[in-house]
Amino acid sequence: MANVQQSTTATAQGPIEQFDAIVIGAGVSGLYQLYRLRELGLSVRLFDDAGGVGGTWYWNRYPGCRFDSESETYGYSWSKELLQEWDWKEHFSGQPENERYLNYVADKFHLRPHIQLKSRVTSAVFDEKTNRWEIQLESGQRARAQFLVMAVGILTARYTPPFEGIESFKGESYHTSRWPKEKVDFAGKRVACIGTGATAVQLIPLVAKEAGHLTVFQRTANYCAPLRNGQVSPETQAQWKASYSEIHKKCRETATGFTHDFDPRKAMSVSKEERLALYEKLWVQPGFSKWLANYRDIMTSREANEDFAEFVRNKIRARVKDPVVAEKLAPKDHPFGAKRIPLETDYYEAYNRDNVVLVDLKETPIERITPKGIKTSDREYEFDVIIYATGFDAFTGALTQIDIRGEGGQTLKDKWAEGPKTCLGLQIASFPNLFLAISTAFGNYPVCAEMIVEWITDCIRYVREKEYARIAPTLQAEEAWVQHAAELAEGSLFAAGNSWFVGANIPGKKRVFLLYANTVPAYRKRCAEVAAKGYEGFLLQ
Ligand code: NA7
Repeated sequence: MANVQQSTTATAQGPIEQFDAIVIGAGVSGLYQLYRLRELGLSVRLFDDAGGVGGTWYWNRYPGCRFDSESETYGYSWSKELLQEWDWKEHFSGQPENERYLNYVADKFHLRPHIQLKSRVTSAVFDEKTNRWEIQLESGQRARAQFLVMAVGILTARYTPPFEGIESFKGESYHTSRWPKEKVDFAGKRVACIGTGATAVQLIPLVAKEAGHLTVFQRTANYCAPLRNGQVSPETQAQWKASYSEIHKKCRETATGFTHDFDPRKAMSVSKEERLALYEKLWVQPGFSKWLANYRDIMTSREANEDFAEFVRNKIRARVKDPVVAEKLAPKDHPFGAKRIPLETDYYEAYNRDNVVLVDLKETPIERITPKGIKTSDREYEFDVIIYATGFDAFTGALTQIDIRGEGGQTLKDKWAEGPKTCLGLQIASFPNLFLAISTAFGNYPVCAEMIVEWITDCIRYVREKEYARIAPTLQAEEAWVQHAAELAEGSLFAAGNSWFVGANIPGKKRVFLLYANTVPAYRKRCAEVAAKGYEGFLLQ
């Protein structure tokens, strides 16, 4: 099989650059995908809309932004050299360091010559005669490749609610996922934060300390648990470096790709005292242990879930001085974990400050944004700054905002009108040679991302070695996967909240569980089996 050396073809519409593969997105998945495809010897161009590499860690620069995965499990596991060279400064590393890390990776592995930044892809069209994808950028620039890998991230397409009058506001407005590089000065200002998801929970305590006054507009209270971050000591750093192979082995074995693993017992099989003892033990631990090292039926048994949910509510009540505010902050309308658990530092204490007020939007919904601020059903609030911490059109949003057309000119938007349809979350019937390097596994993102990038790389290698021109799942295999994923979601409490997990945060979006409600090892096994059977369920031509 011959490599298409990177070349340019002159056409009536202007020059088109030719590659073996195009990758879209320079985040955790895209950078690794670029590295692996270059290693295969392919000519590759990676395009990204941003002004720098980093994906999520480029765009999300709001105060307090950091990951909730332990740093030693978030870094790439695939380069021993990188693991030994990089020192994580905090147990849960913050955005500036994460962006520096991904830039370091881009330099170390000589990826930059293959990356074109500030390049927004607007369309991707499959040419059935040549089995090539042709992409077009906003600038009009075009490029073609046999393989197209969408590494656009699961939480990328920002969502701002279509509040009436939003353009009329005379003060400063920011969406957390498009935060300016320059420091935003809150000193002495009247600030509003709309939203209380994982992002807002990181941001609120810091803005509260700086702003003259902060008003938080909450629609749904969340079960937030302490992050318990800290600096990494030289001893711990050395210990990680000496044991990365065990850390990564553990992450490959646990249900969610973290070092935390569920307690093998069912909650109600042990006494109340014993349950409380485990809850208290987990509560003082850092990270997601409270969720992912809890009793194994926490996300399947309503009774087990409610037992822990009440424990968390009591923790909230104990931290918030005003009992009325505390009750508003204690969730009662969804199970624990049915919305992504935000991990926090001093979040609840922020509401004990004199300059912070909570507005419950269930009682007084937002009616409109005004030139001076926000009008709810009972009054108008005046602000200098409005922060929209209102989340993302998860998974499908970043894909359907590109005009992607497969066989017969079918658009992805049409195909997914009733919810996303994929096989293994990795490929789509009638969209040959298009790969989704977006992890839909429920777990530690980079661990899952590495796995799917490696699956995609092996698949592309296979197609080329066997001299096929294209690969796509059959419609039957796709339908079987969609049904299987839906059945798994049905049995789980993950799908029981109105969150981005099910698209419920976007008005009009079809309610479908967007993640794969199985363990990470089970997902890995299934993907590996398909590959081992010569890509069973996939059409190779
Ligand atoms: P989330 O978790 O989707 O949170 C968005 C927040 O914005 C949430 O509190 C929403 O309330 C609120 N929201 C959304 N639309 C509205 C309207 N129309 N009015 C009032 N409030 C609204 O996004 P994040 O950025 O915090 O986190 C996303 C993920 O990033 C997170 O899961 C981590 O994995 C990292 P709602 O709960 O829908 O009532």
